[in-house]
Amino acid sequence: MRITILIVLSLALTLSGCGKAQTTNHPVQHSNGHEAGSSAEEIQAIFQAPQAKAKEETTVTIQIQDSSGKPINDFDLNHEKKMHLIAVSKDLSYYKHLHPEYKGKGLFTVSAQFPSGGDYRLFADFLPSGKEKTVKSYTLTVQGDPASPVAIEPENAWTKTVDGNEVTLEIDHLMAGMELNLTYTFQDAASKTPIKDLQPYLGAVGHVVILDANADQYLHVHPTDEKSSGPEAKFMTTFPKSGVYKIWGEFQRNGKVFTVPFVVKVP
Ligand SMILES: [Cu+2]
Repeated sequence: MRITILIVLSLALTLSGCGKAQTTNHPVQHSNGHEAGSSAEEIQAIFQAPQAKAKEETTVTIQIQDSSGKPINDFDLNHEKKMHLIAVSKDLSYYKHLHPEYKGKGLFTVSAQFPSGGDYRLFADFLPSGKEKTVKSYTLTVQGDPASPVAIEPENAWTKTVDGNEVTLEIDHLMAGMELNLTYTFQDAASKTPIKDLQPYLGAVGHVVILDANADQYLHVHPTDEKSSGPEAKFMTTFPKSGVYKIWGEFQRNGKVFTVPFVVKVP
């Protein structure tokens, strides 16, 4: 009898421990309009974009402060910028990578224009001096007519042509919870010759941003060989769990940044 009770008790403890770990891993919505992740509970980001309207210039401000409301003043450059801001529509069909300007006293601002009404997810990626790289997210509701949602369908083909660049993505042993390689190969779409003149973009051959289909899990991946200029760009990452993810690769050639999206289903 005593053994049975013990087993039931330890099972309950295991289950509650498990549930707790899961909730702290996800961004927590606070009532005062900001969200805090588990990685840096003491850092807060307050996003504001009052009266954001579709197709109109909108100023987005992000105030970075500690838990007592005191501004955090110093930020290190992370890939040439103090803050990277990723904005996506809820269906992930719209993607924008912005660099808010630092105004001092923890305040960042950026001008943005959203193509249609509806909810957007914003991810601010920054590095407070002496602290860890921090990502804070926020859901912004933009007024205006919503676009019809685009279904997130995993790709059948892994080659796409963007701005005259034919880009192939190869992922080895696709599975969750394990480190894997993402290899992009580039060739000129017109001449079919390998591209060897990719230019550094924000200090590296490319940048990869990955979001899960719910725009909840955010991964910002940097190349394993930042100095490459093509025809290959290699990245290493881990998908936290199985599911559908969208992967945006950003590269630069002939002075122009181009973004290549792929949707992948991680078993
Ligand atoms: Cu950036």
